[in-house]
Amino acid sequence: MLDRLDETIVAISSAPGFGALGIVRLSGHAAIVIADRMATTDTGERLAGRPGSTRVSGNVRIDEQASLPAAFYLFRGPHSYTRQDVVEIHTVGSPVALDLVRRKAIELGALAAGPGEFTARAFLSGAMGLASAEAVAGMIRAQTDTQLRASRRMMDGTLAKHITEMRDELAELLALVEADIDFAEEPIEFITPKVLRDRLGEITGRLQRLLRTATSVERFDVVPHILLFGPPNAGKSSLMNRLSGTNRAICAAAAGTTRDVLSAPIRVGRGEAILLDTAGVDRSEDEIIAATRAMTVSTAERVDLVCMVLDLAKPDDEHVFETVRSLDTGRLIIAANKCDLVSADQARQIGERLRSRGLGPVCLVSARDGTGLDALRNALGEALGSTMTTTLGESVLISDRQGAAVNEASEAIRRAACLTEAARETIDCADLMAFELREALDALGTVTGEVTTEDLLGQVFANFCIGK
Ligand SMILES: Nc1nc2c(ncn2[C@@H]2O[C@H](COP(=O)(O)OP(=O)(O)OP(=O)(O)O)[C@@H](O)[C@H]2O)c(=O)[nH]1
Ligand SMILES: [Mg+2]
Repeated sequence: MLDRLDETIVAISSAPGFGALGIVRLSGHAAIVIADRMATTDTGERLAGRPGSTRVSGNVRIDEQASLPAAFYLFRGPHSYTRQDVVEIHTVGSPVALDLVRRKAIELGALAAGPGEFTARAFLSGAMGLASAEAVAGMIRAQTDTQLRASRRMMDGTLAKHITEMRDELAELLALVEADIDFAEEPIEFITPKVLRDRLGEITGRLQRLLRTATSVERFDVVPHILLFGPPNAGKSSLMNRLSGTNRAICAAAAGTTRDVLSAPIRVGRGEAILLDTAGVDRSEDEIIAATRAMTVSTAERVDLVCMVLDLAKPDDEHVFETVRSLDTGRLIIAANKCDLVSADQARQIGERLRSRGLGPVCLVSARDGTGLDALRNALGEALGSTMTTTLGESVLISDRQGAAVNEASEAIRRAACLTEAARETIDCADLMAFELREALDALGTVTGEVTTEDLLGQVFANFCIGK
């Protein structure tokens, strides 16, 4: 990947599956020439003659006979993502059509791009730091708004800024230690062991704080899932919309409104989760309803938490309790909905009765007027406990790889700090200390990409999808 920067690469860079539009992207010195050979423009102009940052509409040829309507977006290096010439071909979002366009580009001399190869080129050309490149992977993986915001902050270089400050500080200390070695015979003291120890202690403290407050990108993949489960018409979809603050699900008085599994991110307690809305569970023998029921039950067995939604006006649906008992699920919470339809006394009594079944905590709520929703969010958060990803707040985002490098740096600094005890006695000790400080500098350098190796880049970009 790193030894073929002179080649032109191509990949489908829109999300997999069907969509209204799909994108095939080329990057490299021949990108415009290759796209030009595939293009028939509406005005008859050649792409090769056009300046950068332009959009040209026309058709993209996929073989001798066939072509597809397309728009060509031209970016001339260095004014592009990779700082090379880039062409994006926007055409119909059918996976088959996009693959034909990609193959045509390969036939004309482009190479199939590897995972993250576009972003790797952006990094290698100096268009972005390694931390920002890893943030791109975070953005692609983000499942919730706060994850997306945290990735955005990482792209803005927050992590790089912290690390660079600490590297500067370490580099200064290293220079002082080296001066002490070089002028060992002179009666000059560049830095006292105490000051050195204190300053190293301060850097270790900052590194540890960074690790404690950072959120790992890898945790993006483990956002807990909560399933809304219950009889038809109980208000599952209404609750989904209320909790997510969206109109994701259609709600209607007719039972059996929801058929497929829908999802939306929600805030629970001090964290986030993905809420799933499903079809109601009833006894109907209707083929479609039986199929959706089977889907609901199998989803229930895969989620982290089931939230059973009941209609307070009809709370004793034994069939639902039977189904819920037969589920192979760990945790359950009951949301007794529509409490606006019954008196407060009635709601309390039914709540007690539900609690006495011993299935799990009971929250009285109304998806209509919002009663009890904060308590429900907290109860969901509590039930999820440690499986929950915490709200990211202002914390920086860090990949496991970067976390390991920070730890390595911290260890080297700790070893250097131990050596300060003996620092004045032998010059060997100062040599060793300089060695440890260099180790720490290198480890921190790998976080931001100031120090790179082919292995390290392979590791970072292997986590990407092709086309990014
Ligand atoms: N009064 C009252 N009505 C509600 C409440 N929540 C939902 N409803 C109404 O109950 C009906 C069913 O709501 P949905 O959210 O579609 O119910 P569901 O559980 O998703 O139903 P299915 O998808 O058919 O299983 C709609 O007419 C809602 O307006 C509530 O808290 N109070
Ligand atoms: Mg529904």
